[in-house]
Amino acid sequence: MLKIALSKGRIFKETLPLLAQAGIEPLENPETSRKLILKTKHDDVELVIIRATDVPTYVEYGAADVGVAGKDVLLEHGGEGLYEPVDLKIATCRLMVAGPVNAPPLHRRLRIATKFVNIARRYYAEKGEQVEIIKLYGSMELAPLVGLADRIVDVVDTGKTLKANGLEPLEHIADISSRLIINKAAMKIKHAQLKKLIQQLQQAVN
Ligand code: PRT
Ligand code: MG
Repeated sequence: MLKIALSKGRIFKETLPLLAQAGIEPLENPETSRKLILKTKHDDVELVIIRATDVPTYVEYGAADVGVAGKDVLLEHGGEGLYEPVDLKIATCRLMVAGPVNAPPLHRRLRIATKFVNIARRYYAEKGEQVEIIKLYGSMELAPLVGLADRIVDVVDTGKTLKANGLEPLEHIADISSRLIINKAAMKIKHAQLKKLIQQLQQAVN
């Protein structure tokens, strides 16, 4: 049995057509089904539906053989025990530092609110800038509005959410897309099956 870990929402929606080209079609829709394990038309392939940030953990521990995760999530997780053989070029966005529009430069240690604490710590360390990092689990855009933080580190697509909250992108950290990830042990044990899947998905991307 091959288990593929996916999150609901944009990653599921955008991965579905790629999986279909590899002959993998779920028998149920995770947006309407409450099931967390979905059978597919392929007898020996199942989809496991989990939170986007949990996908690397499931694959690292081999609870899923394969997964699809945003590069933001992978950079934050660290990616140990994982291969990352295919850039699926879906769910694209940018990791940015953002802050209030026309904010004057601050001559003190900045407070950065983010769910990407490892990425933020690395980014500011490389710049040689001392900052205080505040871990949040969502709605980072709120933090500067209520004085919790001076800046946020978040992913930005259209930028509409920033704009609607009086924020603007300030610094570009990385371009992001979703990647196919594979458990290293599974890659050895299920080599033929996974090699075929990698080839089919790479072809679907091209
Ligand atoms: O929702 P949950 O807390 O479970 O997890 P998640 O938010 O990480 O999952 P999900 O499904 O929202 O995102 C999965 C992946 O999609 C992320 O890890 C990114 O790699 C990628 N992605 C692409 C995005 C966006 N585009 C994006 N726009 N993830 C989040 N957003 C957010 C953005 O931060 C903003 O709050 O969507 C909002 C709208 O963005 P704008 O710029 O278009 O207004
Ligand atoms: Mg979300």
